[in-house]
Amino acid sequence: MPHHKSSYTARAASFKNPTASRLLKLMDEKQTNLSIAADVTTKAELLKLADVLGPYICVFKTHIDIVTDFDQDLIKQLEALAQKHNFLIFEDRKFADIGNTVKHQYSQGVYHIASWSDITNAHPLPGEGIIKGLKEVGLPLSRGLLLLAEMSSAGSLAKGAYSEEAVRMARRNRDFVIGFIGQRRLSVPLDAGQEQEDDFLYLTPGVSMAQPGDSLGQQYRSPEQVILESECDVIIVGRGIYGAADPVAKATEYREAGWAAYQKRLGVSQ
Ligand code: 5BU
Repeated sequence: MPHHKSSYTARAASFKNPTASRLLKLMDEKQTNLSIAADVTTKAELLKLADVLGPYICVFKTHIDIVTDFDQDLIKQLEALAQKHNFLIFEDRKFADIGNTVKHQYSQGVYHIASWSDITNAHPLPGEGIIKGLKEVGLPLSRGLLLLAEMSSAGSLAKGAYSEEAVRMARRNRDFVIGFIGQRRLSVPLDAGQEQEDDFLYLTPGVSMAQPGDSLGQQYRSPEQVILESECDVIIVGRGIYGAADPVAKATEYREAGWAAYQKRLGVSQ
């Protein structure tokens, strides 16, 4: 059976990375494949979103470097909310340098990302050294990495052979690379000696039920297109939820739409 036709829980066992299995299981437990992109710029707003939306999401996605009043207490409180509501934290850092540099960026500096973020991501652009560098820090902490195989923005250069190479890099680093940021489940010819495709998670930004895009190149698709047609696993929604008058009501709508698409994909009748 193709991986995307199995339940999240059934797929958990085939990942040896503990963060990947934890995520897959908690999605079925909480009945949600929704991730919020919490792109707000104050500590108070970020923590409020984590607390009110926590029950409806599987992953809380941050851009920690846009928070003006960042401090260590923010991390402490965010971790407590992740425990309270059982969600994973994903710092959307998009590392893009050589292995030796990203290692420091991941573990040190102001943010110490590796110490609190269950998942982070990296561009495959520099080559496999970027994974090796991040892995030295992240693997001992049981963290998971997503490779940016594709982007949602217009004119993205991450396509074709580039995206395929991201999959091959991931296959070679399956202990740490748990999946991709991408717009669709990728189909790449198997490597020599490989009998079947490894399972990977696909987390997909660029999701809105209201807008076709923004004025800066963002392109949106619906939860159904992402989960059912493109066979991805998690919808990432930002302004469609936190920008609404009632973010909880919107999160409920996106959660339901994402979950219905998943049920349909599994062939479960409603
Ligand atoms: P939006 O408000 O739903 O458009 O926010 C989308 C979020 O996903 C935002 O945090 C982006 O940085 C992030 N993103 C994206 O939009 N497209 C991509 O290809 C990648 C990340 Br990778």
